Amino acid sequence: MPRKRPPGCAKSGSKTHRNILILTMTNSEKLFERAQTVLPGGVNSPVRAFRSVGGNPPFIAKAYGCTLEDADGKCYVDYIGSWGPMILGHSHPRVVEALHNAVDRGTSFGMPSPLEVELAEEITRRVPSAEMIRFVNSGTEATMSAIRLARAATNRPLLIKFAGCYHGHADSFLIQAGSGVATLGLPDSPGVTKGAAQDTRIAPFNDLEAVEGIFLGARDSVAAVIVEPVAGNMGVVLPEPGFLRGLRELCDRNGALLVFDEVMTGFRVHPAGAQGLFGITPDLSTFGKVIGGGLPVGAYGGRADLMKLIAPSGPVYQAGTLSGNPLAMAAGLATLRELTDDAYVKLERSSGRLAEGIAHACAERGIAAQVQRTGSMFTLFFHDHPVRNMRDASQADHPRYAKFFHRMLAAGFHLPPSGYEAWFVSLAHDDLVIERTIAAVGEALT
Ligand code: KE4
Repeated sequence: MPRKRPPGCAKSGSKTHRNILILTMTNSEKLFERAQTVLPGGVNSPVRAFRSVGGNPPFIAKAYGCTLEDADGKCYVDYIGSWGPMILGHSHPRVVEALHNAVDRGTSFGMPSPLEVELAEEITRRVPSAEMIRFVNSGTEATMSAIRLARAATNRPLLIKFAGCYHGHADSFLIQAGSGVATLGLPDSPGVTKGAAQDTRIAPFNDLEAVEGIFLGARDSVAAVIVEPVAGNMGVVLPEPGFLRGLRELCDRNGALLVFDEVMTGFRVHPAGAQGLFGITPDLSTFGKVIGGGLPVGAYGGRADLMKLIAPSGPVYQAGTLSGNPLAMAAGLATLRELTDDAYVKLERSSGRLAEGIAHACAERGIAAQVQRTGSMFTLFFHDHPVRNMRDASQADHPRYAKFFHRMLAAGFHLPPSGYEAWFVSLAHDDLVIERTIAAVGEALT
């Protein structure tokens, strides 16, 4: 005799049950359900799907200052910062004004326009090593173009990158280290061919000896070493003293080019990026995020003799329909112009206070934690010793981070949904928000 269903309890899967479900679903849940039928994983970039921390992502309807507001009107203090671009905070009046002015004059011309010259001049003025630059539409385009240029300039095939450093999703970068000491690259994603992988070598971050070993084994075949001068994609991992200078010397000794991937660190950790902070001059640099002020932009640049090899001044082909898009240029210019020396002093103060407050909250609860920071980007690793490379980062307590993440989300603080990402502080995170965050961290740790 089937058990009688209590009144008002519809049979699972029935139309009534479905209707009740829909009534109880949040707008974000409904959007996520719809999104998953038309977008792989329901998102347009994997990390947004919360796979690393579990649960379903809120769909963000609008953002202002340091606040995200989701499709259900719930507000969060934002520490994702769109993964780096929103250093001023969201909807900054000067950026919005610049966009209004630009959009009234048209959205894309497919021909040179004044703003791309102005932004290029602003960037090359701030970063002396970038004598010339080329705008593209994403960090991935910037890094893949820089590597093509390096291979052309040196007439060499090999690229050295570091485990845990992310340079976008071009085939040359989606490579994992071979087993053991073999640093041969292996495809790290279906669709990346062995052919693409064979020209990439992998070394552990902060391991100069491993890089030297690759150079010894590869003789004169290495075109470039590409590195995040402060790693931000295995969580924030700082270069150890001498590491970047060692890379510079190894490249000089072996006729290879040094490429700093400053897509994340550029204008984030210092007015002249990580190269300004550490005083190391790369041959090529890549940029993104901040220079677009929230619109799609990337750029690569460096020594003029190298950049002049890029079409149409040289034979190395690279192009882009929307490269130098006037709206993106306007937002990027407005953003950089707000990044004065005082702005960096403020960012350093607020980020330092937040990092110190989080570290203290963990310590006073006897929780093993490392708060690793450069400028206004940092990562909280639940780990009992400093994280100096990807192996260390993978040994952090990521399940604990997931729990912490959700407690903070419930409290109205949106951290990066992965322990391998950076928190980003903006100029809109004032002292009150910083202190509220520290208090919430203390609550979420217990
Ligand atoms: P994009 O192609 O995503 O614009 O940039 C790729 C890239 C290149 N280099 C560095 C140092 C980067 O950090 C990135 C992209 N960063 C990630 C954040 N971990 C973007 C977030 C995402 O993939 O959705």
